[in-house]
Amino acid sequence: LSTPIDKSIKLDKKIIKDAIVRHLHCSLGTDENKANNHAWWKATCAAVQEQVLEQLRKTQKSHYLNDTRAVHYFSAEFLMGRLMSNNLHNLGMFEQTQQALTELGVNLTDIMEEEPDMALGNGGLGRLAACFIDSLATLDLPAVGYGLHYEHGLFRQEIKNGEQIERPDSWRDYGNPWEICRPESIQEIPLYGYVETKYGDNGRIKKEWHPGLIVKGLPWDIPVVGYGGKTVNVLRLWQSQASDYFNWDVFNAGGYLDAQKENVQAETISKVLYPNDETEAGKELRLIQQYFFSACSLKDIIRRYKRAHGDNWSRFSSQVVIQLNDTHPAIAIPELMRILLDRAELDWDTAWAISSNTFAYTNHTLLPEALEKWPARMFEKILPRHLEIIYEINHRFMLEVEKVWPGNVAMKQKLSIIEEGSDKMVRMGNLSVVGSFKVNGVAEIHSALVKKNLFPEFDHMWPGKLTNVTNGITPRRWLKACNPKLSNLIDDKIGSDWPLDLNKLQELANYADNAKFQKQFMQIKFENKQALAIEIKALTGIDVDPKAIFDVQIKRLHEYKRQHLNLLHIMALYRRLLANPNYDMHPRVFIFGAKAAPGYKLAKDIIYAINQVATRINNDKRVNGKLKVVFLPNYRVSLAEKIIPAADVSEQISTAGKEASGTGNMKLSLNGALTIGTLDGANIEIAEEVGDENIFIFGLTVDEIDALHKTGYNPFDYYDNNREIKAILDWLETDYFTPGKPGALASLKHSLLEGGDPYKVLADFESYSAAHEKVDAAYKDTTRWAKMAILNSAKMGKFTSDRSIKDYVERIWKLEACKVDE
Ligand code: 26Q
Repeated sequence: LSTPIDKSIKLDKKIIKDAIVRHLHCSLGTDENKANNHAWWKATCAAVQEQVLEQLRKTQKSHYLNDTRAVHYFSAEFLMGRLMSNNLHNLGMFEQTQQALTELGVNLTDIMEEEPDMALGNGGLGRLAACFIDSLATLDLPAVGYGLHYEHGLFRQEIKNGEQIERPDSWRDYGNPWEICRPESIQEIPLYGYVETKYGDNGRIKKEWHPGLIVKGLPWDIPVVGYGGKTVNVLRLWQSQASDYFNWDVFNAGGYLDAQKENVQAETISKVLYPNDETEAGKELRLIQQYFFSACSLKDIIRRYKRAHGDNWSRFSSQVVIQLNDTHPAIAIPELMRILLDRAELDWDTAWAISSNTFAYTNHTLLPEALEKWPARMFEKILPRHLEIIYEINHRFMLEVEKVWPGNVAMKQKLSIIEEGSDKMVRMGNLSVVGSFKVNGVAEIHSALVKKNLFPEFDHMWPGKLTNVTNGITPRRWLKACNPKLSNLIDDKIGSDWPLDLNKLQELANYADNAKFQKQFMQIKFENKQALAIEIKALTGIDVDPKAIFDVQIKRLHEYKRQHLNLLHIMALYRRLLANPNYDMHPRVFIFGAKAAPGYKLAKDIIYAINQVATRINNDKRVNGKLKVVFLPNYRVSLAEKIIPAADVSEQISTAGKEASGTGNMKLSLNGALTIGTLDGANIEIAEEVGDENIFIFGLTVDEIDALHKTGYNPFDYYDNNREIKAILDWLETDYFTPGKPGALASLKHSLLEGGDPYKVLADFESYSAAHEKVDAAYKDTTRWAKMAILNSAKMGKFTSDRSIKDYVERIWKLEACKVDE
């Protein structure tokens, strides 16, 4: 792959200004005097969208004429955030637009705040998909993102009396200026019903699925602008609708009112994003969502393929590669088999060769409770033909297992796609491995553990199938757009082509010891902290001092991510300060952002505990401004963009072996925050890049956690032998943090003791506390800290999502770039 050079479109300021005003008048029916920020935002979006659509048309023409192989990224989640700033930067129009608006008396930063986040995802997996489609377009690779057009994205979080309240997210209430509805490409999707076995003329058995319900899939296209503004790919999201003419199976005729019920059911499919991540929900609607978007997307791909190749399937898998973002779209595997067998009437082996050379699967978790399983009975009801096909895939796979491990029943049970038991279950991970030509983990350690612990026998059966592609992040959004001051400083120092070639940041290392550069770098960090302090005040009413260390933990709330380890340590600092008002520490602000799955009781208890401890500490004069705790409500992409540039310390403290990769760790380090972290996920690779002297590593390793687990971990050993740990846990049971409500925080203590402390919080506490003392000492040495921070930014080149995508292209997709003509 060649690295594109600067190819930004230079658009005249005057043209932009005219376009904005034209849209204000002609699209929005208002004028310069009446328009509020929302109207200006919409008019500006419309002006930008004109440029975007022009490039989209050119890109599609070019891909069509070249009949290119393309990747199709199937993902139940795309956490896009806001698009205006990103599109302006990628089109190279940011400055001109800013100036055009200034001349119109409008502030671009203000109107960008009008844009609701597109929060069609939970966290890391969804944001990864968004970074990947940015990189695919930037690298001029033919690609389509496929997902669900949720009416409501991830819930909006409010904090009331310290507790999380979930409110609906309505991101499209006032219209989304970026999306284009494509009714000409509607698909029809069958559900329920039964399978009829027929005998064809040649005596061959034919299966015919008689669905009980058909729903429509209406595609919405979001243009994805590559950096440089040449390639514009699409993200195609499916909205479910009632099918107007076929709501009825022959056995299910009914009246008009009943039909309305079915309409509601059809339209429920794309209503809401499931807010659980890492734990399986097992709900029927979720399976229908998965099938709905996978089936719509496959039909869309096949329609496009047939336009070029007719009924000749022989080139399908050389033109089409489908990447499964976790097992959520794995139902696409039996769906493609169904189309090839029942519709195209290919024989099994031909169909299987096509299908299994089309799919590749990315695994994002090792947690057993997060591996998707569906009850076979649920499958039978919703997708009866698919269950038959899955049984046949499994039958043939079991014959392969028999060849490798003859007579080994236990092995067959272990590897089977079907989990036997009183309630048979379909294991989507096993189906994905069997039905794909490549499987990857998302960081070196994670991929090694996928091979060693999760799928060792698959690795043995198909050497080379399991591989690694370490995650990455787009530096366009996560440095250039979110941290303009630092970006400008970097431009001045090393030139402005680093967003396309992040390894260029290496050159900053030459200035790591330069006093003037250190000063500039830290001054920008300070100004970013001042801006965040204002935001914190506005959102929470809490005053924080930008001279304090801003210590940040921002991610979904999970026991394995151990926000409670952070909290216990904060309580320890508080206690030390109360015991000794002269306790020597640089002032610190601990900042949290985290949503808990609505049904995850302990996660919500931890949010409550953080807020209660925060209130007590923030209002205690005795800590003398040395300690503040801030929980920022409604953590989301647009809030991350404000926190990350202002962070001094990045908390990456998961139990070793539990965080597949992490990507926030990369964003924070890129913006000059120092990591305090365990040897887990991509932290290990970050440490390799920045060097051990520029990161604060603590805690047990994967092997040590394993060993501890095997010898029998007893959290009471730590409670009984460490006075500080005992005091803190006992403190949780008093009403010190919850006046008048003793025991309100007891569930936390309980989970760490009687609950067995499944994520080894207490085992890592001392080491974590010691690492924090090193953080404190390092910060006091301002020269040393500045150098370390600069080196973090300088060494993050590896973690651009462009590198991840190049790895996917080389190791899995085998794609070629396709330049778009002027
Ligand atoms: C599954 C079934 C039913 C309902 C919801 C889900 C569901 C939804 C989202 C399961 C998992 C997720 C998201 C998982 C996720 O974000 N994983 C993270 O992926 C990142 C990108 O690879 C990694 O960096 C993180 O380590 C990993 O936790």
